[in-house]
Amino acid sequence: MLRWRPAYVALGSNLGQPATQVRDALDRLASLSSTLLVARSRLWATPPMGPPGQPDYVNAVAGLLTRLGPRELLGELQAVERAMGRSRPPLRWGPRLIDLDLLACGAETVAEPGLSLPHPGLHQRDFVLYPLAEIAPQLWIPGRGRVSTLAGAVENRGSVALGE
Ligand code: A4P
Ligand code: MG
Repeated sequence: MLRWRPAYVALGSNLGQPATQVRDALDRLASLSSTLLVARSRLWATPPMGPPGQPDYVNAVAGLLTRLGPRELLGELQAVERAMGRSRPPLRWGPRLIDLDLLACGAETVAEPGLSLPHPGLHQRDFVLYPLAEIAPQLWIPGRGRVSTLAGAVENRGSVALGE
C-alpha cells in the first residue's frame, strides 16, 4: 500500500470574491482523489506583496494527507486553478483569482524546473506563516527551521485573521 504523507498548500486570492474563492478551493482540495483534507487555517486578510495598487488578498493554508507524489499533487493544484478560471497572470506577483502553492510535501526537498520544495518564499511571508502556524506550528521546514519560530520572527505587514 502506498504510504500517506502530510502536505501543506497555501491558498491566495485578490480578485473577484476572494473569501468565496478560497473556500471553494478548500472544498475542491477536500475532493481530490488519494488525498484527505485534514486541517484548514482561518482565512486571513493580507496586504499585497508585489506591485502596488492591487487589492488586499485573502490567504489560508490547508493540511493534507496524500498518497500522491509532489509532482502529481502540484498537477492537481494547477488543475484546480484552471477549473476555477485562473489564467496565467501577465505580471509577476500580480493579482489573481486563485493561487495554490505547494509549501511542503513530507520532508522532501526538491529543486527541479517547475517544482521547488519547500516553497522558496515560505519563510519570508507573513501571509503564509501565520495561517500555517495555526495548523502546523511544530512543522520543521528543511533549511529554515520550525514554523512557530519563523512565524514569530517574520515582519507583520498588517495581516489580520478573519473571524472563522
Ligand atoms: N513552482 C515551483 N515550485 C512550486 C511550488 N512549490 N508550488 C512553479 C507551486 N508552484 C511551484 O507559479 C509559477 C511556477 O512556479 C509554476 O509554473 C510552478 O511550476 P504560478 O502559480 O504560475 O505563478 P505565480 O504564483 O504568479 O508565481 P510566483 O512567483 O510563485 O508567485 P507567488 O510566490 O505565488 O506569489 N500577497 C499576498 N498578501 N498574498 C498572496 O498570496 N501571492 C503572490 C504570488 C504575490 N503577492 C501576494 C500573494
Ligand atoms: Mg503560484
